[in-house]
Amino acid sequence: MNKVILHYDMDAFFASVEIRDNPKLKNIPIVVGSSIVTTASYEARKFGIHSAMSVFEAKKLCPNLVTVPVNKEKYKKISTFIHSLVLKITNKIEFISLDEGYIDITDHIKSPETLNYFAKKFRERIKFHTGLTCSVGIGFNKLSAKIASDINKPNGQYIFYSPYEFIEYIKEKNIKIIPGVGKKFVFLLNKKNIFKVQDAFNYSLYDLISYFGKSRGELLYLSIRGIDHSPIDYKHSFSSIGNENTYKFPIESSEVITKEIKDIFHYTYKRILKKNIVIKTVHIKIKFVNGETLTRSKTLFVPTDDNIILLQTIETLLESISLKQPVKLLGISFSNLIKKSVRQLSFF
Ligand code: TTP
Ligand code: MG
Repeated sequence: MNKVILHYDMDAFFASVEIRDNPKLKNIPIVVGSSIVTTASYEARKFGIHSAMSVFEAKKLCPNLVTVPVNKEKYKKISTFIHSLVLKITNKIEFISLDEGYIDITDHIKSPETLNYFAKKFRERIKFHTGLTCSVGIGFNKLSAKIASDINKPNGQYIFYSPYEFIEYIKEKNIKIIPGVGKKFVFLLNKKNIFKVQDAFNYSLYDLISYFGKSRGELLYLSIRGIDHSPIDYKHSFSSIGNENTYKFPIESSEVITKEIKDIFHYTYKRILKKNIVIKTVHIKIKFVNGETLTRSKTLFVPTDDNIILLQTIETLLESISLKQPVKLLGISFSNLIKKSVRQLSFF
């Protein structure tokens, strides 16, 4: 069976989080950011306000605009939570930003008729657990899934069942619909009379490469034909698992620090068990009140998921750090993660 790739993208992510947490912001134009707009709510977008614009410019377009400061830590936590929800489906995932990811759902799909239902369930599940909406696209590769997720944004979904459908859809669209075709590239394309996707079909691969260089030329030639063989880089998504705690009241006592580290370990360990993996490298991180951050790590000779060995390794790492200042943040993480089944195979 051909590949089935799902792309999800949270709707107006930072703004939606702020609106969720403060209902007074509902249905009014807001932006997140103090000097530069990171996200505009959909109400603010109606005024022409968009990301990367200065707040000053935005207020000229909409004098009643409400601004909310950026709270990156909060968005990161929600993003990690969304990742954990998605990881319950499969680990064949590539998270490409806080609010976006590609998922290889090939093994979950029995027939194309179930794709709509899958996408709907996916969105409902994210909404149920986070209170936030996302948009979903499904296609036969990353390129088609990415373009699909934008079609019925916000809170919508779209499916490309075949390259033919994909090409039919994009050919009438502005060339900037192709991911990777940014402002500068559009400018060069326009000079060659390429405005819509279909205009680019007039040129051979050789022409495109000679006009725009090898990587741009190839990207364009392949993308407009729906060709994208780039794999889902899911090993990367799975390369480490960890947790951190920040303390409002810095901790001075070494006993309390040890206890906290143990708590963080037990929490993270539960996540490890669910994933059926063994660990090769253990890391700890400590941030002191003066901002100084120290990290220590140890690579084990034999990968393990044994909680005693892992906890002892963490405690040894902790002992190697002199606690000369109160501690503001503690964290542990595990990397070099190996799926148990893969490891067993390699033993034969
Ligand atoms: P996007 O997914 O590009 O945008 P969005 O989620 O706000 O809106 P959409 O509904 O169109 O998907 O970006 C995700 C988050 O990344 C966004 O909420 C804020 C942040 N971001 C920045 O901090 N700077 C930027 O320049 C952009 C584009 C986004
Ligand atoms: Mg988004």
